[in-house]
Amino acid sequence: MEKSNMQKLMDKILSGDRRAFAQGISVIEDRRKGWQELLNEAYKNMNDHALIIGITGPGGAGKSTLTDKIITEYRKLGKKVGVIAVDPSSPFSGGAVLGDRVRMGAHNTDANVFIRSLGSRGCIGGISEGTKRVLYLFKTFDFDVILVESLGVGQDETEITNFVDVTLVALVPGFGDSIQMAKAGIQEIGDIFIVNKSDHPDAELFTNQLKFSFGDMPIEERPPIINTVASEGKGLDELMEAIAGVVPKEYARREEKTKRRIHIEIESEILEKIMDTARDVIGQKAKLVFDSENKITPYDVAAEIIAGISFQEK
Ligand SMILES: Nc1nc2c(ncn2[C@@H]2O[C@H](COP(=O)(O)OP(=O)(O)O)[C@@H](O)[C@H]2O)c(=O)[nH]1
Ligand SMILES: [Mg+2]
Repeated sequence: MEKSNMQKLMDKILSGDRRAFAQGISVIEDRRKGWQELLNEAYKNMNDHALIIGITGPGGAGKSTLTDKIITEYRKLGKKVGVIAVDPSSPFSGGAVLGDRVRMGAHNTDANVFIRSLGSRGCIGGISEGTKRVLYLFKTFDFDVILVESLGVGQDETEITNFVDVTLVALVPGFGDSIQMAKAGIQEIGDIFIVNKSDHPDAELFTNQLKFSFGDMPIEERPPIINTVASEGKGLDELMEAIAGVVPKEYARREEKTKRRIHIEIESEILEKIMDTARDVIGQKAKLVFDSENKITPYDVAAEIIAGISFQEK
């Protein structure tokens, strides 16, 4: 049987063709014709070879700068590195981000580094649907390490932990206090905490507050806290050591995380499909509820909408 265009594209990607890979990312990110087929192919062809590292934290914490330095460290070890950077500042462009290009610019000519910035469309904090899908394509491309830079701190981010092996949380002195951080739920998501911009006068105080916020946890469960000055490459050795230190434990959790990830994937796929189908009708029905002066309720119309949805592929 003749192969479809997407199968042909997948073959090229699997053969290591960078241009085909870049094209495939665009197909999936922009949901171009055939994207679901390509995503399916990617899912079937992905491997578990790469160590996947998520870097999350508030904007301006130095995530891109850290990513750049981490790339350098892995390149010194001869590793092939893929980077997915989610840029929240360009939700509409959906395209490449100059800032990250510049910050990670030194690697642009390195054939063993592939950096792709994505828009954060459809992403309310945390890891976007687009990022997850593109990550599957990255997992077909035989990287040794895949870095996923995403913006956010708090509960919204918990999801990322199921898609990566190691989650780095980058914080900076001056970002709230430990109580606020505890409220934001970041303790649960970080496998390693980075206090970047440790050249800041409040760095020591902040680091102590952060340590204190882990006080309730058994010592052996407390995540490492690493002080860095990413812009000067300081603390990178310690960070790389810390990553290597947590990898065995995180690899042991791969199966458990994969199961949870699959669950999340099915769930969000269903929600997305329903919302795609229902979006217009919700608007109409909302008006109906309003105009009925509460004779008709949101619950009535939701039940009606769900009953009417056909789950066949459009
Ligand atoms: N003083 C200081 N500035 C830093 C450090 N790391 C990054 N920066 C600067 O902080 C700004 C934001 O960095 P960026 O990596 O884009 O942060 P992101 O938004 O988290 O990706 C840039 O101007 C960096 O040069 C650091 O350790 N110390
Ligand atoms: Mg950035």
